[in-house]
Amino acid sequence: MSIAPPPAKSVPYAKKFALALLHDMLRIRRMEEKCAELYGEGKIRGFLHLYIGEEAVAVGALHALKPEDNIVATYREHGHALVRGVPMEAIMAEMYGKREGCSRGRGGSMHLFDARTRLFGGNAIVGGGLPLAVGLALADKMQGVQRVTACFFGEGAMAEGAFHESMNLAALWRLPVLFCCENNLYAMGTALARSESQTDLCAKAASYAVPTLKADGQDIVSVHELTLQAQRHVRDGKGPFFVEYQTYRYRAHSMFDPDLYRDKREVEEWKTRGPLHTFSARLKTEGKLTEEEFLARDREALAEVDRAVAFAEAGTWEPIEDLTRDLYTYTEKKMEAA
Ligand SMILES: Cc1ncc(C[n+]2csc(CCOP(=O)(O)OP(=O)(O)O)c2C)c(N)n1
Ligand SMILES: [Mg+2]
Repeated sequence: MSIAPPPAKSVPYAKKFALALLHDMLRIRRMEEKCAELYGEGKIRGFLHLYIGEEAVAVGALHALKPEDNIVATYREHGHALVRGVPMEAIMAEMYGKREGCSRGRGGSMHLFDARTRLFGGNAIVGGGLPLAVGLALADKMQGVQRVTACFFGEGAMAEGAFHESMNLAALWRLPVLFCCENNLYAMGTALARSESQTDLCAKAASYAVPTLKADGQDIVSVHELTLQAQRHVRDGKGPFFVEYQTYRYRAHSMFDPDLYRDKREVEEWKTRGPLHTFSARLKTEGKLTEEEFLARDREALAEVDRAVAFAEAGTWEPIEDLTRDLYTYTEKKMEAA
């Protein structure tokens, strides 16, 4: 994929909204940089997939949706949870595995969940969120609830049967699902063209008679505007919509990935289009942001991270006697009988 030049159009937002978008991208970036550090210290364990480089997608898309909408995401969902309104403290405590975490410390990084903000996970299974999103949308349609279900997934999920089944049923039943494909070009170490005969992702969605749009995922304005357009179609009862966000992750797939499958020059080239610095540069050029305002937002984000870490550190471990609570396959009786 060739890298598109920066957009010529000016930022179509009032200063306050533009700064809110920038601030949310900074919050994700600073939170995840800290997570990487904490992983190195052994405070966060298990899997950890960072979203660094892709922030414009979650921030731009979620700001185009309504609080009553449903959100379904993948294991790369820290940013989605944060922008959705899950407190950073509850996210960080979940990363630590503490009881004060948003999934009571039982989910960890890949399973952030928060019913209050209608964030229906975090899912470790590639493509696993797609049928869940279709089910949520079906429930809404059957109950006459006006709501969009936005489902985020990587381009790797489009090779799964679950993607095809979900697209088919959502289109057939005209369900209110917004399919949000975060195409960062790689599924772990496999480039799209090495695993897919059809690399035009919108063409795949269109084969299910679902309308599509392709957004520049490094440009928050493109993400926000196209998502607004797409969600309007879904909200108006016209059935599902598919948006491909072309983006790039700057870090390895997970903390275990030595990142040997891509050329370092490719990574550096994509970094020149980083969503944070390109957006802030545009705002500065247009007189909507000063360096001091940028630094103030950054300081706020860093302070929020400090508070979140302190909260997680002070959190509690689940007592041993609670370990079998909520497990539905285990009972003393069955074990004895076996
Ligand atoms: C059903 C299933 N198969 C394989 C895996 C192992 N796996 C974890 S992440 C991943 C790559 C997915 O890539 P993509 O959907 O593009 O998302 P990204 O990580 O790029 O955000 C794979 C194959 C899994 N978790 N679930
Ligand atoms: Mg991918």
